[in-house]
Amino acid sequence: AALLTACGSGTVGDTGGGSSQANSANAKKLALIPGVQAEPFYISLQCGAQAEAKKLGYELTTQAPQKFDAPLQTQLVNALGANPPAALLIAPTDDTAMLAPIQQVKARGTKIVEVDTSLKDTSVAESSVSSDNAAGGKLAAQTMAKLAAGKSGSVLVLDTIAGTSTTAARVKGFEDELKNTPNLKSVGVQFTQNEPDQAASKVTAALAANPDLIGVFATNLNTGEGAATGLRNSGKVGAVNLIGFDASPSEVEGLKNGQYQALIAQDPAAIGTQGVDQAVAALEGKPVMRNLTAQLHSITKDDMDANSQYFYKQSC
Ligand code: T6T
Repeated sequence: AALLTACGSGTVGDTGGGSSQANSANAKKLALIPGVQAEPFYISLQCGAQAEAKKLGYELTTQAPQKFDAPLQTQLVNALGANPPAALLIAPTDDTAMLAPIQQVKARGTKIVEVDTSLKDTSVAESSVSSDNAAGGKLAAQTMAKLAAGKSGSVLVLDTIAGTSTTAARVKGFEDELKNTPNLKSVGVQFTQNEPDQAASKVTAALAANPDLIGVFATNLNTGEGAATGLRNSGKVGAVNLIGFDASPSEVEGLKNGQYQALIAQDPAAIGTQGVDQAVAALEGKPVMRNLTAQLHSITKDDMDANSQYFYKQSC
């Protein structure tokens, strides 16, 4: 757990509960349901989880929705009902809509561990493992202030989909911290539905409405990729500072060629590893950490070579 620190309520004992239905034939079976398939953040998380499960003698099966979408993710959660795993590691795509389906799996005796995102209702999961997303937003605002170097201007924030706990926390951390830099003014938060095309057009529109736009904070991978496209289409690459979250291969390439000025990288593999550790601890009646946070790293072009260990993977 070198890369993770405990926070919140700290160590809690396994409270047990639920029927043992999930724990007989499938006692060594873990399921992982990430937010979306074929995406470097969740692939890296899955790689960490898979390796840890193997190490601990468990079998981990992953099924991810085609889009970051609560109805699609609900179908996958419901499908577990016929053959419930001992534990489910899940990144809920909506902090409220995913409550009922996850509760149903829990009622069959499956232990729930949240990885990355979380539900508003904190009573469901045994453990929640994520980045400190508010701190990540704060770090992005501090980086934005440093990049502006005293120049005045407007700043746009791109969120994904309402109800996504992680990006909402990044937005809040960013907006709160930006108030400490009076020369930078937020023009507000725009939702993009996690679609790069929407992020691109929100950036183009913000540039038209705010000729003094000096920075964009893109709260995840897709918003960043879309924002980079928007700036490119408007001939504003480098003139407007783009800070992205995550460190996918395409974002890293964008940092190298000057489309991004900084990236806030998470440690998804550590989130996956710890998610499995907490699930197994819950199953084996060992102490479980209720909240764990993985470290974040602000990376610029100048220090990207020294930080390549934080770049995300496309495959394990
Ligand atoms: O930023 C990550 C993840 O932390 C967030 O919850 C959703 O978007 C990503 O998967 C990146 O696309």
